[in-house]
Amino acid sequence: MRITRNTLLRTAVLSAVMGILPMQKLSADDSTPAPCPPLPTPHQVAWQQMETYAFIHFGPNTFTDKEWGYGDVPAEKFNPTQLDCEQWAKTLVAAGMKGVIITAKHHDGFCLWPTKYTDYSVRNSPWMDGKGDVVGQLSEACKKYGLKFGVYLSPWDRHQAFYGTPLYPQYYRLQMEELLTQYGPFFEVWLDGANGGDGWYGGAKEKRQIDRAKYYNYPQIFSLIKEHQPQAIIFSDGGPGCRWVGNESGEVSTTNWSFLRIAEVYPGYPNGGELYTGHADGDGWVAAECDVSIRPGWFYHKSEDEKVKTVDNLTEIYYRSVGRNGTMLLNFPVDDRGLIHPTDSANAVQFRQRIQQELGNNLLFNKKQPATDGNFETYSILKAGSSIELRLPRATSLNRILLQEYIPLGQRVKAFKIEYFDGKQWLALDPGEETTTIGYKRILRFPTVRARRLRVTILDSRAEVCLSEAAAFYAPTAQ
Ligand code: FUL
Repeated sequence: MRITRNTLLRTAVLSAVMGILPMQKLSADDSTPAPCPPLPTPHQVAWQQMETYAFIHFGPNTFTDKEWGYGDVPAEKFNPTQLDCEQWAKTLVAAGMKGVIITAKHHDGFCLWPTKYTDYSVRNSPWMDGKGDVVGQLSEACKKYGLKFGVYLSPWDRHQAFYGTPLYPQYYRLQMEELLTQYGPFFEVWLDGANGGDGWYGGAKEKRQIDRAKYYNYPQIFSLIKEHQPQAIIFSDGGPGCRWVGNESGEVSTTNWSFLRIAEVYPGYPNGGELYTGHADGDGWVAAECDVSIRPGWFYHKSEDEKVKTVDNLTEIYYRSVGRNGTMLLNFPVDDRGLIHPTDSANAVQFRQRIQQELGNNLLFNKKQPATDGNFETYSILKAGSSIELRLPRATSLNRILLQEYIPLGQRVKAFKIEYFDGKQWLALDPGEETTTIGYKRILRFPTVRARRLRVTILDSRAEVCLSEAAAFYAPTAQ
């Protein structure tokens, strides 16, 4: 069964003009299936449509060759000689990134903006004689080059003497408010869940344990973010805006529900396995974000100059994140000059070209069918057990299929299969991985076949399925 809201609307308008239908038929809603909760907010849909965006890890660790600074390094250590946020922005745009999130403060507590709440910041560094503001400069560069902007503000702070006391959560909230009101707009706010316990803590040099679920008073932080930046997606292990996937290798499970049982999860939530798949019976929409660094470390280390992920590595990550209903958050460790290293930049830009080569030419594109018209807003409706046939203009080689559900009405598909007609019979396409969930986007790779007809069958679903897009591609570089 194929219905497009646009076609119905057009028909209704035409018929109404011709006096055939009563005016109330003008509403396109007659054909809209009932929503199947949980549902994403429009901001969550817009965020998922970004698909790939970048992380920048930069700070004292960049100058001390560390991953987790202890919080004891003097501010004077922070001294990039050629820092250029426009170079970052231009590189990221060329790599197809739609936004960038910066570590405004990492676990070492050093602030990349001149905060008024601590002297442990760029204000007391030799960089630009203490007059610089990395967060501000990047925010400006994002506006200039059309990138969205986000911040990482580490809840754990190994520098402050009062970390672990009731004062610290107030300090954290004030810093968050400073960022939310001085910079932006933000598309995402990143709340890291890490806490190793030990730190410098104003010279105390000890281990401090806090209750991860309660100490920071997250509900208050969330409302602060909502108040000042309502469009910002809040990342943490358990959302509420989007979730961690339980690993830092940039991949989510093939079965990936964009739901979590919201009352159970919180930043620092320890069950990574559940975050990898989502909760099939969850009551909150918390889609998966797959974070990964282009190098082994999050921060720059000269010793990793030869260990930058290759175009093949990055392409694989793309298929395992964006291709499995997740987003891809790719980290660039800015170097000690304050620039994205040329190898990282070259590999990232070539990665984008590879994706374009593999998925740039939709062989199924056809305006006559809502599922192939390239318009996310129109969809074909399929009941469980039913199929949709997709025809190519001529027999063509193909090895990639992309499917999308119209997620504003919910994520519904539980199992599906794809077949192709070889001229005599329908044969199964084997992508070598389970074909369970689809969600916002699922991309399947399989050995090249030649076909003129394809068939997608919904084997099981939570409700009738709104198939927004079905596309097929031939990736020339694949076997
Ligand atoms: C982790 C942190 O501990 C790492 O240093 C890094 O920032 C990564 C993105 O998140 O939890």
